[in-house]
Amino acid sequence: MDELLQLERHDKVARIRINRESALNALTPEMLADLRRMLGELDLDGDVRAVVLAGQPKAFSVGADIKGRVAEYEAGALRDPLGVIIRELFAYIESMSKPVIAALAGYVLGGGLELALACDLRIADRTAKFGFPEANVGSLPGAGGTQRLPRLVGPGRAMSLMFSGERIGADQALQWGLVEKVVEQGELDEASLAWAAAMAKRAPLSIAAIKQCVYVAESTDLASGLAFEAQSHAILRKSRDREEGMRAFVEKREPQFTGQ
Ligand code: DAK
Repeated sequence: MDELLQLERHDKVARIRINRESALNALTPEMLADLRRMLGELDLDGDVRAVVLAGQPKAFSVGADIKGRVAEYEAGALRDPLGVIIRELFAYIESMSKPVIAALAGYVLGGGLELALACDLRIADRTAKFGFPEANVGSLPGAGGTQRLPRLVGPGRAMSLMFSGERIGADQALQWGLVEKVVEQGELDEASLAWAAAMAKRAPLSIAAIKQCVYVAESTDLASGLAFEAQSHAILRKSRDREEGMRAFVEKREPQFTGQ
């Protein structure tokens, strides 16, 4: 079990755990490429309805592997493998048909925070510490941080975090809307799986369509968004799962959704 990414199945929920504790889960291009491949397989797997992305108790992730970045400088590398794969991976998470939940403990810094922001939902325990230290090292949050954080918490709070490099704790993150749930230390694994399992019970096509509609809402005007929603609704009306859901309600039983 010493792979850098560990995959577990819990009924219809898949959990991927980043496992590079010695470097506080610093991210390398190879690790991100593996994560992209793994998510691609899970998205195609009909037995998986939700994904949890977790880290270690001390760190979800401290961001890009700075030692690797320095080695690239020293090699005079013009290519930026991390930049290419990180953008591709984050766009892919958004395009997936299943909810992806980040389960956050310990340090959630830099590219690690951007990875959490690229997930659909975030749950943290009370040990979580969030920050963007990029301005300390002459950089900026370049994997969506300057765009996704202000959309969640507003431009003032986002800039205060990015300008200062300061860290905030889980309660403040919850108050800001940076995370959706906070649990006590030691409860994160169970709580994140339970949250994902609740989503895994719902109609998969509904979840996929809701996810798409919400992301469209972020990038379009209201009239276009409403038109997209109406179209998605019309498509869902024809699904077998919609009929099953309504019949199950009337027959007072649990629906058996198949994703069709
Ligand atoms: N990279 C590599 N190794 C790291 C690391 C990192 N980011 N952070 C920590 N480590 C390693 C340490 O070197 C140490 O390893 P050894 O020296 O023992 O071999 C081990 O993890 C434990 O770290 P510490 O001894 O420092 O532990 P402490 O508890 O004392 O401190 C800390 C924890 C998180 C406060 C501290 O380690 C720290 O400040 N780390 C740096 C955090 C940071 O600056 N993160 C932001 C990285 S920049 C891009 C898009 C995105 C990005 C880049 C490009 N493009 C689109 C082009 C992303 C950039 C970033 O994320």
